[in-house]
Amino acid sequence: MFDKILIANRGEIALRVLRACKELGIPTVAVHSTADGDAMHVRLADESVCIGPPPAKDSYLNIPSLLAACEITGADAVHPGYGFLSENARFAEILEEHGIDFIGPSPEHIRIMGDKIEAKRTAKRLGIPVVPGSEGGVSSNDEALRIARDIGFPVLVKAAAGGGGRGMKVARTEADLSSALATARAEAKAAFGDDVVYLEKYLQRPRHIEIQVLGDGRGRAVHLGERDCSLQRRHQKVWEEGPSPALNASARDAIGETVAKAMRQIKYRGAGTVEFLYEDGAFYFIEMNTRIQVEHPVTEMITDIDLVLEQIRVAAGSDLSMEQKDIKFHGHSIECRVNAENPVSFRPSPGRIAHYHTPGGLGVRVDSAVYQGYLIPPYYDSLVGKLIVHGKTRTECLMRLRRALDEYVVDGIETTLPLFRALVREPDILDGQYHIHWLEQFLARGGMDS
Ligand code: MV4
Repeated sequence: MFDKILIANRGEIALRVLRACKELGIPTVAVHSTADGDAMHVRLADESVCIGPPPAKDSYLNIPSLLAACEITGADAVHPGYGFLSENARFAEILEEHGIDFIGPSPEHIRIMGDKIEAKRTAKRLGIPVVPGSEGGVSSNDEALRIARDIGFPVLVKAAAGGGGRGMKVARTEADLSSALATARAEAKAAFGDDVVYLEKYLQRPRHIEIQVLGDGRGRAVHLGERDCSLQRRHQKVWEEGPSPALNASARDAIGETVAKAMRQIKYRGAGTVEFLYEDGAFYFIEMNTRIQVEHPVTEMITDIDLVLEQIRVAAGSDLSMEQKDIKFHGHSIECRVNAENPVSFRPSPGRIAHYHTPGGLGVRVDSAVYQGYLIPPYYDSLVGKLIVHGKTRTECLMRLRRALDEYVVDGIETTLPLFRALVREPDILDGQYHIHWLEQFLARGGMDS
């Protein structure tokens, strides 16, 4: 097992990783920018190193600073959390070159899944269902038109280097196609320095369902069920839940086993999430994330498996703690991301938290790194905390969530708490009848104005 783990992140995920390290008895090193000197993960870590000024590019994204922090503290492993360098293959490689373990997949798998065309090609080769579309990038407008006619309009132009909704353009008719291609290429070039684009059939009202996987890097892998992440605004997830209200056990087992088998074939190591669109009973692979995700607690609550602890154990060479037959799903879990934002405009609302009180009780978990008097810095994401609730059934979970939301107090800044208090009273939400555009349509029709 590792002698000392450096957590190359901040906020709630740094605290989350730190907790797993402590439970394994592994000393921890926190890193922080000069804006995060008073952060919770710094207070609770065994050691801390200031790695630079507030801008992420000078601190949390600064590989030489992170390497130096490893050298001076003697950390022999790094956990990247999510965001920042968590899916940066070069960072993983540099650590390995310096004899420091990267707690995550191999650089090769990070690189493959970071290229959306390569990821899709790999998924298809492994027998995972994909969205109909081009075989790889499209090089000319004529080729794109031929493919679009073949798969049928509307089509979606996507950037190979994109992901998370960046660099996507819908073409609803032939007349739209050339401008969609030009705009997508230009945006991709500007955003990623890579203007390769590919085409897919545009699915109009799908759900976003992702499968959690865990592999030991030596050919064993399991799936840990799904999370339904359809409630999103501008590609920012707001509410995630598991199991999906749209899936039954046989659909879950089928897609789960398909994904687990694929992960065994490539000898995937660590935690990963395979993202699908789900429409009319069919799954369509869109992307794979090679990191622990914000919403991982939903899976932890319904499987009783500590995903971060498993990440660390597997990275240190241990076998998986469980086989597929050992994994049982119980109950239902919902996560609400409470952000320091206006609940209607979503305009960021950084500032000092005047009063802070978190809900409790059976089946209520709050993953947060803020406290009363904490000053939320404007430099990073606006996450205040994740409210994760578990119940024996979805109905019980919703009742408990409604109660927990009423207990949650965050004064001094605006938060998205009022949005969730409205959602837990919405018939479509109570019925689980929603898709990826539902939230934006709810907000557009003034759902928050009542
Ligand atoms: C799609 C799609 C419809 N059809 N692909 C958005 C980000 C990235 N995960 C892929 N995304 C989409 N890809 C096809 N062929 C719709 C989206 C999409 C979306 C997907 C999941 C959750 C929210 C979304 C919001 C807008 C668009």
